[in-house]
Amino acid sequence: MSRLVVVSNRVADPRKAAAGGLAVAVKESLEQTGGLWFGWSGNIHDTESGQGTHGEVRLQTVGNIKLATCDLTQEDYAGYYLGYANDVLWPVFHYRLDLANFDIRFTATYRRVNRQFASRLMPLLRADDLIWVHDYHLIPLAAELRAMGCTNRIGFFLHIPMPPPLIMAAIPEHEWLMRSLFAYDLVGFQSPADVAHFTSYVESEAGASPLPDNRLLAFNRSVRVGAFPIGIDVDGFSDLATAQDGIEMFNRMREEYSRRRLLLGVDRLDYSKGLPQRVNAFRELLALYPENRNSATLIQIASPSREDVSAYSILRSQMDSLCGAINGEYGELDWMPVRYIHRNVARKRLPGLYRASRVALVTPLRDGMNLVAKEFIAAQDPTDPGVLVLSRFAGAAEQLKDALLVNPYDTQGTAHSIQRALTMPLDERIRRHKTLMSQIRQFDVRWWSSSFLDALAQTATTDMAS
Ligand code: ADQ
Repeated sequence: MSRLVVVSNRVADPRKAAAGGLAVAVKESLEQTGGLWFGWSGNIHDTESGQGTHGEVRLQTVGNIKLATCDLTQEDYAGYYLGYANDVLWPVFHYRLDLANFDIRFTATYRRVNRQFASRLMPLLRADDLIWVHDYHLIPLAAELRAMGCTNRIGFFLHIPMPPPLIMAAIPEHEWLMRSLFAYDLVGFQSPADVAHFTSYVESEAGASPLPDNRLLAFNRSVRVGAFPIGIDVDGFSDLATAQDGIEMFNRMREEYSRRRLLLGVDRLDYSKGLPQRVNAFRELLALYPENRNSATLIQIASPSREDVSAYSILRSQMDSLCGAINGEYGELDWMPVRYIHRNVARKRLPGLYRASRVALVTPLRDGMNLVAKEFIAAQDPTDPGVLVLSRFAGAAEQLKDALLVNPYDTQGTAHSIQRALTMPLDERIRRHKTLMSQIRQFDVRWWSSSFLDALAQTATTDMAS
């Protein structure tokens, strides 16, 4: 059997908790198959000493996973990670052209770091390895590996949304980026809508024509494309809810909020997650339905994320002042409407928190999938489940149709849906939860990784150009 080699921007130590969908999912899928995980260590060097040679790759073994990590220089970190990945690709792929910062120096560093990763990975590869590259940081990696003579099967999975062609075309080097995807054998997206956007881009911009077996022919190469909606480890997560830490957390929250109904948001502090819009919808709920005053509490947990990118520090102050304003306007001596916590919560405690909450607010403005929505469902007590309020702009909404779907830009509409969630009768909650559970069970993290890897293994490497 082929060895699996996973490549992602950041390698997360499997022994530590991670806040971030990619790290959580990759860790869970690699733990099942074993293999090599290659990427950035998370360390930054002030000098150029982090650049260049293969000797600087650090290897360690954790269980059945081998980790291979390398450092970035300060310059690489600024241009590749903060600059091109998170100040160009992340905003544009989330439809936020207004936040994109196009700078030709970022592009050059992004290309150079991808080449550097490729040259460090090459000596570690075996002839029959299956290589699985993750996410927008590494779009040109396969093209760099191919240029160095790599003939392995290489798949790519995009964790974030694929925007429609006109939005993609806002990136000055959009054609180069999309052409780079044709160096892979299989390109996977979160949803059929993302596949449709990619297909329509390559048809309109590169005259692509469809081939059998979900392949597209363009740039003198063909690539297979497909939708592989990412899932969670449903049983593992449900078990955590009833393990000791989960139960302790649940009891603590139920005791602390015995007279209140809890609404919960858990996110990275990111502008794509719609946090100010969510808090405003909660404020509207208190205005429109006064019976919730002194009764409903929103706990918003937002883990620190990309704090060196300016849009994120602006969001942080916006959230501080918004939550302060609501608490000032509606708070009582013994009740604060919003508890806003700018921190990570230990993973083993999350399920207890989810289970103690009557309503989860998962209301991103745009999201590739959103695993929090699925975790919330998995953690519920099936005999008394909470209600998921979910943005129609999350990839998860294509699967989770029995959630209450909302438009997060519509503050009043969202407030009405939150009220509906808070007052939903038990039989309806049970019925919706049952259908949602069967969805997340069918498309769990094992399904995601095995269906992607099976498709990759069956894909013949075809280099029409050579
Ligand atoms: P993210 O944007 O990071 O992922 P998401 O899918 O919600 O978003 O995953 C977040 C993960 O981190 C969840 O497992 C959650 O439990 C955890 N997490 C978030 N905040 C936390 C906190 N404060 N404390 C502890 N844990 C926290 C990207 C894409 C998504 C896509 C995933 C996976 O943006 O659309 O679903 O990758 O493909």
